[in-house]
Amino acid sequence: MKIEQIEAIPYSIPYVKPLRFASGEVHEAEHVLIRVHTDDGVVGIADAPPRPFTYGETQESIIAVMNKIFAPAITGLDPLDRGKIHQVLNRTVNNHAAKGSLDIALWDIVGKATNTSVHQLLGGYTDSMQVSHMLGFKPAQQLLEEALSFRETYGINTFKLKVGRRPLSLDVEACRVLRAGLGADTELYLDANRGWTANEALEVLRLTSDLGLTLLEEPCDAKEGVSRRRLVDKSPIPVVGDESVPTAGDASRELLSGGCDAISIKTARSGFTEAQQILGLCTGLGVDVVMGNQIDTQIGTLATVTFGAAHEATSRRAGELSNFLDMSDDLLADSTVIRDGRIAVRNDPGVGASIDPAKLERYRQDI
Ligand code: MUC
Ligand code: MG
Repeated sequence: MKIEQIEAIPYSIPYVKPLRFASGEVHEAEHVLIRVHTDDGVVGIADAPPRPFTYGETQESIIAVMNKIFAPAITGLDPLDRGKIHQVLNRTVNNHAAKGSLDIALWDIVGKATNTSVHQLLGGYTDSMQVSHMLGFKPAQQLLEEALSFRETYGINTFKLKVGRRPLSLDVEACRVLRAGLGADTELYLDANRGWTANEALEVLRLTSDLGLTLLEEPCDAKEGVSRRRLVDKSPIPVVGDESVPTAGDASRELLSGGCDAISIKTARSGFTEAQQILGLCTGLGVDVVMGNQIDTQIGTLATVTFGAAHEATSRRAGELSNFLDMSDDLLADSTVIRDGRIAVRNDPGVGASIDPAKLERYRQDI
């Protein structure tokens, strides 16, 4: 089998409501659909979500690196020779979403070619993932209304609250209102997207110490190594590395230098191959992992569920799997269902994403 063609198709789907957080905001899912075609007709599918404010990739840069660098370098190779392909891709630094999506599309091909679900190929641990919902910036009362309605409608009982880069009092108030309104049995944790200093993070932790928050994600920039180490030392709850740890090398550096003591694994930026390397590192070090969300569509969410439910460690906590609810539509032919707070894995060969041609026609931006 040989890789014959790689399509990088830009598309845009409006959000129902914008998602705002410390490092940016999104109003449209301006993503890139990746299709890797092989000479025997198998097609690998993945979604690449550009996050300019997080990794510097844009929709245009993903298409350019795919068409100008990656496609010419790997066309003609056997898609099963993924070690060889990664060696070629890794000659180019960064471009995490572009590389991650290619890796997922290659795994999709492996699954389809062997008539096996990728979930099983990766480990097949369990058949569903518990869902955590991400709450963007909003007045505290509206946050509570959203959380209550998601709990009622989808059975979701874990929420990640976006905080940072605004008056600390607003963040503390949001935590208090959510805890009071949701009760003690709902898991709540925070993500500041580098929006605080280490001292501000410690101040918020002090002011919310009675609220049972479980995790603090990317409180400040990992480059502020000394102060972040101090924060990790003093924090009563695990400090999760997110945008600081897209690769196994980054995760090693942050964990071994004390910059964080838990890791968010995102398949959108690490693919399945590097995500497994990061997971192995975390398992060896006894460090907790969370399956994170790069503001993924249903195609991206399916990839996260495929990976997360394949391993014991990644399915232990709720994964961030519900950002697609903020979007008005999706390219996926059969919609993702959240029932009793969980999303089930798909047992189709490959990752299980099939694209609705009419929707692709409607949302693609290149014709
Ligand atoms: C998150 O966990 O930070 C926001 C930016 C991004 O890349 O992912 C989201 C969610
Ligand atoms: Mg984060």
